[in-house]
Amino acid sequence: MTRALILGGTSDASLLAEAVARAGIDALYSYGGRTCAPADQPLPTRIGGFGGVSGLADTIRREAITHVIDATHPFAAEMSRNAVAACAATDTPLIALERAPWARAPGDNWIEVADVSAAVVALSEAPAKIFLAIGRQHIAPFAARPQHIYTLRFVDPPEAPLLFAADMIVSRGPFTLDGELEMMRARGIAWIVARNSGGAGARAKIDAARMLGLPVIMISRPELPERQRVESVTEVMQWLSHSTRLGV
Ligand code: 3Y8
Ligand code: NAP
Repeated sequence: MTRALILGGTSDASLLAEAVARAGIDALYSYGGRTCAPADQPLPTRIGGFGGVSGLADTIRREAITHVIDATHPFAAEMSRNAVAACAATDTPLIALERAPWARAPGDNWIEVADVSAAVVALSEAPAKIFLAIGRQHIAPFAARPQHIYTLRFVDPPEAPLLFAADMIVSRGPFTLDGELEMMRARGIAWIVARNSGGAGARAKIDAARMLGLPVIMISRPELPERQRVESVTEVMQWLSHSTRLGV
């Protein structure tokens, strides 16, 4: 009997949850508990960490999970690594639903960097207005460059004072091209710092930067362990039905 665990937290994971619910497949949706009010899902939902690899393995056993779909974000590296290890430990089929990275298009002015620290160093020394579109968890290193005027965008209002002066936008996205153009023009943004999330939900800022001729410091994705990987909900549903027919 199929029982799927969806490691969620992205718009792709929400689309998958709809397809799984529509197909009447028994499944559990999981959020990491990063935001105050995550979007409702059409499946039974759990919120919060599992307690590392062993915690996830215990959940797989206790919940009689037969298939795990890692539909987390490409930067949710620890969750993805834990899923590979826990599925190996419990001999549970695993597939990743992961959108392709954004590719540089004609007119893009990207400075590609490996991580947040390299992004800080890549910024100009001269004071500038900078849009940090990388969420809340990884902005501390920018305190080393207090000469800039930062605009931050979080899903929820900050709980603690920021480490450096910044204008705050609280919005969960997905974002629109018109909205990004208006925001960047109104704030005189000169640089954007982004992660190569891929997908449509955060793409608008990249397109807006190209239209405005602005440089984007693009943080590359972390390395993830090898695992079966698809880019569409359809392929996940085929995998689920195929492996269910085979009784794996
Ligand atoms: C909790 C679930 C939907 C889902 C919306 C997508 C799009 C907007 C792009 C910018 C970039 C950023 C951030 C972002 C994107 C979608 C999608 C996507 C980037 C929610 C969600 C959860 C999270 C967690 C949150 C992180 C933060 C990252 C904001 C829900 C809304 C910057 C990633 O405050 C915090 O601690 C937020 C943490 C992880 C990265 C960070 O380090 O701060 N996402 N985002 C999930 C959980 O608890 O398991 O609340 O409903 C999901 C979405 N985030 O409804 O359509 O294609 O997925 N999310 C990045 O760098 O790309 C925003 O502002 O332009
Ligand atoms: P992360 O750093 O890879 O994970 C850190 C820990 O958070 C994991 O080890 C796990 O805790 C817990 N966790 C993460 N995702 C979980 C999930 N879906 N269900 C249960 N526990 C989860 O993760 P992150 O980058 O903070 O992302 C957290 C969530 O936000 C994920 O759902 C992700 O899809 C979503 N999200 C992240 C980004 C991003 O930029 N990282 C963007 C959009 C959405 P334990 O070790 O205790 O099990």
